[in-house]
Amino acid sequence: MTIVACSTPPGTSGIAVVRISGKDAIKNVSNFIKDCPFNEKSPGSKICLLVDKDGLIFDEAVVTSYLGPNSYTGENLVEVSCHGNPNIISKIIDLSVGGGASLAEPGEFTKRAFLNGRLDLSEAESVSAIIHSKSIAGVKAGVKNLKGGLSKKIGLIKSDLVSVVANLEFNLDISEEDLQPNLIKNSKGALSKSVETLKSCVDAFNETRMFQLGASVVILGPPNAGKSTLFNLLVNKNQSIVTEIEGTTRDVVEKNINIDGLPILLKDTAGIRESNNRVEKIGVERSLAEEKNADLVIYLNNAGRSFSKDKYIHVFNKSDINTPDGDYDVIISAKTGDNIQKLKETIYKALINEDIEHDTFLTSKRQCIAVESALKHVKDALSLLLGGDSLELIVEDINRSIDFLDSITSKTTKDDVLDEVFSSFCVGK
Ligand SMILES: Nc1nc2c(ncn2[C@@H]2O[C@H](COP(=O)(O)OP(=O)(O)OP(=O)(O)O)[C@@H](O)[C@H]2O)c(=O)[nH]1
Ligand SMILES: [Mg+2]
Repeated sequence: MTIVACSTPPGTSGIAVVRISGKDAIKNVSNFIKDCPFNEKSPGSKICLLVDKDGLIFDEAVVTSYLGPNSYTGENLVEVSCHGNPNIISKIIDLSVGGGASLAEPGEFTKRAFLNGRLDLSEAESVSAIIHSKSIAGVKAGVKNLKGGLSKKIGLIKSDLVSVVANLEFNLDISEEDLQPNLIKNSKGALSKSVETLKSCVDAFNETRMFQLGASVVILGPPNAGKSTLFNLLVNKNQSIVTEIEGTTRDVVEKNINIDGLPILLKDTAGIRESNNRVEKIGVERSLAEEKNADLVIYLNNAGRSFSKDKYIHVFNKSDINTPDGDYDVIISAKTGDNIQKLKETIYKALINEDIEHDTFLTSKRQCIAVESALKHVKDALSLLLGGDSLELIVEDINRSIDFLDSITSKTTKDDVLDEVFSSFCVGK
């Protein structure tokens, strides 16, 4: 079946790209390209006139045709780069559909690339990661995977595990005294190494997620602590209302910022206190809900509260007029801007653990769950090995973990997994 969609965002633009993919793609576009210069033998790029059914010219476009399997989708593919007028775009799509094409589902071009063996599943997922990343670091992670970075790393772990299984299986029917020398020691070494590598993939996932989707950072604290003043300073805009009246902020005020390339959704909240005012009470409830879901909480001026270390930064504000009443991580003045650079560094460090090796990135939750499951089975195998259990059981656990690793890149994957992966794409990709 031939499919068609606009691959560029909706609306008016200098240029828009409509893609048509499928066996009949070239025949399909000849319906609306005047004197179509393409055929199954001559792909390439040409300036063409686009005509409607009456032969009237409605645009001039650069048209590129690719012959399968040498195209993004692995099948015949035509890209029409027309002027970015929504009327022109829908005209092209209408004429293509009139010529027998169907409208593409979200992600259908990439799904075809996967089904035609042009990409493995982790590479296809990286396309979505590249499109949706909120930072250049997230994009780089995606590009690395698109070039097979993750598949390669997973492949190496897998081949280590496969060789352990092969050696163990070779010794299955042999009595304990006659086992290959060093079999147990070497297997332990290989399994421990796999545990470490898989663990580092999982540890890095949370941070990759932050570079791709952004971290949620919430400013919390008692009324009048200077939360909105700090918020305005960090977003570089007078966005949140500041007054000396306690209980000024009620709604959660949000803005995207960027600290050292890390995308952050910063949130200013209502000051936390007991209140009889109905509106303020709702504001406080919202603050507490934000606290729960945050990746990081900047807690202002409340030395009395104890916090779990990894999610909270304890900040003393108004250092220009007061001295700290307890132990704080950072001491600032939101009014004068004093020590704000240190606060930004502290925020970054709290979100990103620089000790973690960032050479491999998992770019989807699905990949992370698969790696976690593989890790669990390798750990189980290792403890069985250490406990002197039967080799059969150990082999079974290792095989399960290999299955999970296979599911990350697999070329033959169940339909429901495929649907989940590709439904997150946009139409036209
Ligand atoms: N001297 C001084 N005053 C500050 C500082 N930060 C904020 N203020 C003042 O403190 C008052 C309260 O500031 P806000 O930013 O509105 O405080 P808030 O925490 O958002 O208060 P609520 O929204 O009511 O919870 C204002 O008069 C600010 O000008 C600071 O670092 N130094
Ligand atoms: Mg406020």
